[in-house]
Amino acid sequence: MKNISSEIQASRQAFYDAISPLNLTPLWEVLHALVPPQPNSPCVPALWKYELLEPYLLGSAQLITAEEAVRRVLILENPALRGHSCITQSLYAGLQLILPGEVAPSHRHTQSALRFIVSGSGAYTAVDGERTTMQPGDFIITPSMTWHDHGHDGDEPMVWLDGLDIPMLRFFDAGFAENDTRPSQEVSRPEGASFARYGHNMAPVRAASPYGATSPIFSYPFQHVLRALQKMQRFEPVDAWDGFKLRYTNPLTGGWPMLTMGTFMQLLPKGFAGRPYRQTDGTVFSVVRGAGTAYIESASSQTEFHFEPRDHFVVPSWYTLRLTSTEGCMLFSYSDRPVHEALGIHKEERLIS
Ligand code: GTQ
Repeated sequence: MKNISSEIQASRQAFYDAISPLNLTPLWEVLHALVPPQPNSPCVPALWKYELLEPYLLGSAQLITAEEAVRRVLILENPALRGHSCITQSLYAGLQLILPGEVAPSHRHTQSALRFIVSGSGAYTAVDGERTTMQPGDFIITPSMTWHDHGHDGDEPMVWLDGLDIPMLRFFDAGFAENDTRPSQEVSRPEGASFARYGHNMAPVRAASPYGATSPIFSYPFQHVLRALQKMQRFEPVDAWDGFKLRYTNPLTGGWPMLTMGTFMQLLPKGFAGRPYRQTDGTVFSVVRGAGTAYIESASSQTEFHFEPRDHFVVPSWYTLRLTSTEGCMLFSYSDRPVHEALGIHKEERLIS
């Protein structure tokens, strides 16, 4: 506000005090913050080094079983939003641990979940009667309101990244959840049945869409994405901002696999020094292979993260990101971009330097 006399200030304050009991407040005191000239996220960039958190994640198994915890997860909380169980204003991220022989009991909820497998193999997740065995680098979907449980018939601890739209559902006050009566749901279809139908650029002739607008395949195996990106690397020029980057799709629509969260995998070739870009969708990254550096900037801050396999980092909305990699690397990421696109508010700027 402009310079105003203390007399005017006092009379305005008296007015604000008078209207406050009526649950009224003046817009002109907050307009600038409510309608900012550009995004001004309360989140900050953050990095979770896997080697620092792994002992605690594995150690949590000494404290509580997967069954008692229901989901034994350490939440990745944005340092500027502690206590809110979120990594950005709209997204949740956590690392879930399951040991051989354990079961994370069946439940369902309106929140959609993605799993990105970080470490170990042999555990399965079951969705609507079909189990999927999980391998490192696989991207797996739990559609809204589908029954799901996790179990482990293998022989090593298994860790995956849980990405959920929990904060979005909380914002809309639209969350419902219920527990199953049995810890593990009955298996009603063989493993791979959904992928056979929908996972090969083919679809049933009278294509039913079992989960509405959400993808009918709940497993996107890493080996397929790896092959695609390695071929692109041979056949195509590298993108100066992204390296080689693909988004995951719903095979029935070509759109996003999930309504609330978009997912991506990218390969940065050896010696890649990317150009900077910024986007309105704050993004969570999971490092699959290799190492590199993320330079993240806003008008008032500069951050540099050196990342290695299994590390996670978050880039808030409208922060500038530049990625480099000497040895080459692969990065999985997810954001709330499908929602931005649906609302017509997604914005991206690819900068030259
Ligand atoms: O696996 O259903 O990390 O409901 C948080 C909430 C995982 C799950 C989380 C959940 C789940």
